Amino acid sequence: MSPTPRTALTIAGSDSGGGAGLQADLRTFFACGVHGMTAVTAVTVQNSLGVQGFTEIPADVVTAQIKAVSGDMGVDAAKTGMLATADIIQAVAKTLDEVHIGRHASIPFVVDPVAASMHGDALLREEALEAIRTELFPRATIVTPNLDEVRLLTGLTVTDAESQREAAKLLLELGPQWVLVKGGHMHDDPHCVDLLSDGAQFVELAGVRHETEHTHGGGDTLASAITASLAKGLGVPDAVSTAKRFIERSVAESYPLGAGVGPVSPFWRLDHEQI
Ligand code: PXL
Repeated sequence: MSPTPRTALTIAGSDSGGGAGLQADLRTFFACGVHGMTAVTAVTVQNSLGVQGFTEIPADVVTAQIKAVSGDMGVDAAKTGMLATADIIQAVAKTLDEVHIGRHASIPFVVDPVAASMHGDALLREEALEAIRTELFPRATIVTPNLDEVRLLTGLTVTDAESQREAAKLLLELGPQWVLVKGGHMHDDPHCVDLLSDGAQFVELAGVRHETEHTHGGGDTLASAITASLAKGLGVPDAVSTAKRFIERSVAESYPLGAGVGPVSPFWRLDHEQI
């Protein structure tokens, strides 16, 4: 028998291609040594070429999954990815309050405000964006938008360090404790500078940009690595810098799969010789 590891819950959609969504979260949780649990919100039909469609799970089934695992197994940290509809978002917010997950309770909560796949396919019904702002952001320990999501949420187009800081301030007004504005899509910059802020501190986290087209699941992997570190008890700045190192290596070790975009890979963390 082994000691029980820390636990992390992802509330997210399934990617049939296995590289993003809850599959990316589980790969990451596993590689980071925490026990991963899932509340499935939607089932996407997709491969390396894009998302062909999705069906959402009824909101009461999403609620029941969260309650089932939190009541019995316990959740040390949780995250959201694809949430699909306003109904699901409202149900998730209400349930998280009931099970004491979120910035005002004792359990860290990471919100990755997923709106679209990297191919531009919608993963969130249009009317649901407002629910992310009003229902999820005020409950979040940290939110992790990319620059497209920043534009959708604030109307601001980030082009440089100054507008990135402005975006962080606007996002913090929506109520999260911390915001990580990911700069990965500012392609003219050879470095990939993310801005982490709680309103008092503004920390620029520079990383190396790896030249690969195979970055499917990158955002999910970063957010779930942050979640895993928070589940292990790290504070937010340490959790984010640990997760940045984790995603950089996972992007460097991404692999081609299918005719389109291959996934980032957290497998470098595992000792393949052991099995
Ligand atoms: O990477 C964002 C994302 C989240 N969740 C699901 C996805 C994707 C991207 O394709 O398919 C289910």
